[in-house]
Amino acid sequence: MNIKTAIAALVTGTTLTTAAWAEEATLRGVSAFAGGTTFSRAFEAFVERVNETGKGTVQIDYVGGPEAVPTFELGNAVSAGIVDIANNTTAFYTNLLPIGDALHLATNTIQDQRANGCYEKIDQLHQEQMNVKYLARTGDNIQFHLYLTKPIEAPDLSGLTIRTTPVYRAMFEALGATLVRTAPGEVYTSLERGAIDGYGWPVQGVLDLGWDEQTKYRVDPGFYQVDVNFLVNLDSWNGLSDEAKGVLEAAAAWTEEQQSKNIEINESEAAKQAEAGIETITFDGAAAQTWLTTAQQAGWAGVAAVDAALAEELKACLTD
Ligand code: 173
Repeated sequence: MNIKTAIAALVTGTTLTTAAWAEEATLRGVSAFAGGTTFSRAFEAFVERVNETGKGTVQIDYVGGPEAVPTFELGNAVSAGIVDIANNTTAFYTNLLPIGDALHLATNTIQDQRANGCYEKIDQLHQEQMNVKYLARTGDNIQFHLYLTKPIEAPDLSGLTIRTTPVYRAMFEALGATLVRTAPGEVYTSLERGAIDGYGWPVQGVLDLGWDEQTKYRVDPGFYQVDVNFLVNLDSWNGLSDEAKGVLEAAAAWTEEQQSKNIEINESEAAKQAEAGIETITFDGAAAQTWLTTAQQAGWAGVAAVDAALAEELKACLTD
């Protein structure tokens, strides 16, 4: 589906109504991840909370996931105001905010980032470069992994074709992999067809998507940290009453507090993967060192290539 079809699908008669002439504003919301799956869940709970606490002030009409707007189009859609609020990860909107790759290199929490001024900086970048308000970040404490259909013995991915997004690109490339970028919606079929030997994905969500059926190994240790963000079209945001903004900000803070639960969820997901027959390939010693050092060095080198000074500024407030 292209952007025009997305517009046609979304213009359902409900538009943003501002406080100037109506009491209740309605925001159209879309998730980059399939509805009801792991990385839509925090957004769905947020929508429910806003719709409870924002009665008469602000409501969110949750339109759906990639069937409403294709994954890699959602950044453009929220930037243009076709969507008012999006649940999206920086890896899916690198075209609009190239420096966004820094976000998944964070080692601290969103609470730390709000306290040390990083949140404001990142909000400003989102506002200036893509016309959206950076309302919330979810995914703290969730790391990414490489999943495979065949085993490896060392941190060397040469000869393997791996599904990627910008999250893993620099690291997997440095380790010699051949890369194919796909939206999450295409991973299952690519595995089934044997078009890929593995994929990057967080520790959570594999079973949810049914990918365990096609996955033999998870490589440990994990690296980086998930960022799944709530973005509000800036014109829609500016058109809201202070009260409506307050409802959204309070619900965002509530959502961010919930992220500490991810530590426990990670453990139960890893256990469920093992039960589903996914074996763990664990690098330790020098191999682990290579794996993690490559992740960090390649990741930050990619961000520095976008803007070296800004990369330094972000590294200072995103890492402990
Ligand atoms: O692998 C991906 O699609 C990806 O980049 C991502 C980012 C955040 C959460 C889940 C997946």
